[in-house]
Amino acid sequence: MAWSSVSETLETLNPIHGQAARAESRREPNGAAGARSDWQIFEIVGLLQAPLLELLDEARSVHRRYHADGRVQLASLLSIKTGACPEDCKYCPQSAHYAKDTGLERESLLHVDDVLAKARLAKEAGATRFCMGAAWRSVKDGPAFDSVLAMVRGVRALDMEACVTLGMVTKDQAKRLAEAGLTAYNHNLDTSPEFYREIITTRTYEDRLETLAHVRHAGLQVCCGGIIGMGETIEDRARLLQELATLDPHPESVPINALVPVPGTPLEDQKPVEPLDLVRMVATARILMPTSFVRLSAGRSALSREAQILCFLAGANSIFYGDKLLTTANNDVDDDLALIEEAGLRVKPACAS
Ligand code: SAM
Ligand code: DTB
Ligand code: SF4
Repeated sequence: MAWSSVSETLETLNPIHGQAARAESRREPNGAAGARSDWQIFEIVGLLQAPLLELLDEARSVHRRYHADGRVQLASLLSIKTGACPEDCKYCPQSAHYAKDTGLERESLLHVDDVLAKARLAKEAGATRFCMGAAWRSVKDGPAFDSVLAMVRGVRALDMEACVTLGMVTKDQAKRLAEAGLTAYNHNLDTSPEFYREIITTRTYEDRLETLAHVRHAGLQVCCGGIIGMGETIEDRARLLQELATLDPHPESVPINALVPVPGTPLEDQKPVEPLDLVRMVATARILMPTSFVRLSAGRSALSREAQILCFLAGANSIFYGDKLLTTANNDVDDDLALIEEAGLRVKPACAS
């Protein structure tokens, strides 16, 4: 059989082969060959539900083409202001709405020097990106924001990438963050527009898209992803990925979180995410957004080593690295380094940008 007919046969037998191949042969407005911004929902559902090994084959081939160096980015995370958030995100232990049930102690904004000391430790441990999270609904101009700008400048002076997640930002605030040298702003869409209102009522999907537009307008990289395991359907997962993959350009980084069902939050009784569902989500994100970093995020500590390896195989090329996420536990750093080495992956060095 000639090679072209093998390909045709695969396309007939396996629609995902055709989708990924078509994606690769196009050049879309964001300039990255293969990065389509017109994904249709039936295509994405088709990928999420494809036979697992075929999905993995496609994701792996896209990943090898766009990330041939096999590097994994280690990003460390620090909660710089914890708890007492006025939003009602049902998954979040930091919402003031659930504080009496979660028992989470609120903490005011950390001092710049303390944050930079943590960043230095993260760098010594091998992280090249330092992400700072504040449990705010939105940024307020004033001393607290000025401190965050100083944190950003300090992290950049350590030659690390700096990312912050502070809730909603205005155009001007995004510009000031960019001037301070910020690399990326994290603001997740979390789920589909349709399921969103089951999870958050205090701000809208449109609010989130507006913040993402402000971030992009300021010339910052966009870090945007979501969570699975909150009771959503496959179609919701596909709609989330469609929203992400139709941003033009695509987010430079896409965190894929599995719900950490924190006691005291309304989602505490959700059943654990099936690890292979996470693998499917990662693989589909990789095919849809070939040039992005796909970050295996919250929920990783519930995965076996084998499941994590499958996520790397599916195209994950970044992890949160450090014993803690924001308020919940993360994997042990020595275990992570050992896993990366055993898998034959390498750690991404700091980026000069
Ligand atoms: N307040 C800011 C905001 O919402 O944009 C930044 C911090 S917020 C904690 C960052 C992200 O963490 C959320 O958008 C959500 O995707 C993720 N997250 C929070 N709690 C989680 C949980 N229990 N399980 C999984 N992901 C979670
Ligand atoms: C993201 O998507 N996940 C990270 C980061 N961006 C800020 C946060 C995960 C938080 C998990 C729950 C906690 O530790 O509080
Ligand atoms: Fe948690 Fe952020 Fe929602 Fe606040 S806005 S409750 S910190 S996810």
